[in-house]
Amino acid sequence: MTVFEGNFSQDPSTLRFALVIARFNDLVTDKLLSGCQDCLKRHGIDVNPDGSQVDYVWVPGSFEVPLVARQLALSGNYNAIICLGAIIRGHTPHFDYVASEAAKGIAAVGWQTGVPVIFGILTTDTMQQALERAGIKSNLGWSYAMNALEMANLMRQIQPSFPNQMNNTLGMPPTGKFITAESE
Ligand code: INI
Repeated sequence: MTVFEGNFSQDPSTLRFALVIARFNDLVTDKLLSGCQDCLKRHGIDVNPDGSQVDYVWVPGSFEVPLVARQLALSGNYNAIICLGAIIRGHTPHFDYVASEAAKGIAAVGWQTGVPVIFGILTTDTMQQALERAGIKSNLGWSYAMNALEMANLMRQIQPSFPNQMNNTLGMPPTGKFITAESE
């Protein structure tokens, strides 16, 4: 049997990432973004938006993140997609609805498309807790970028050994594009 584990030794120039960032609570998400860019840059990725390795898409809030992540994943242009957001509990049930849909949606994009999608959405009770995780104590944006680098490498390792043999179960050919009525 074989042990697979993602590593960080790939040629960084071969990698492409997309970042989907929620503007809601941008005091926090801006800091997550900086941490994420710092990590990617220090692993040899050109994070310049005018370059060819990282694309950035801003959305109004975390609820909108999965829709955009799905569209980007289906393009087949990216090794991984990093989703950044900050959902902070208020005094209404809104938090639970937004957090639940963001988490479910982001997970679904990954397994529906085969592209690693990193769940970089903070869910905290207070702004203070969110800021602590976005730079005051540590910056989880940095870890989310590490997760993306690791998953990009892992998928490259396992795909040749485990080609998709069950395309029709998920309704997807190996290209990652959905089968439509017209294409069948
Ligand atoms: N979006 C967030 O990203 N974080 C939050 O804390 C939040 N709260 O608490 O309301 C939030 N709401 C907006 C939501 O994501 C959508 O943008 C909005 O409902 C429009 O669809």
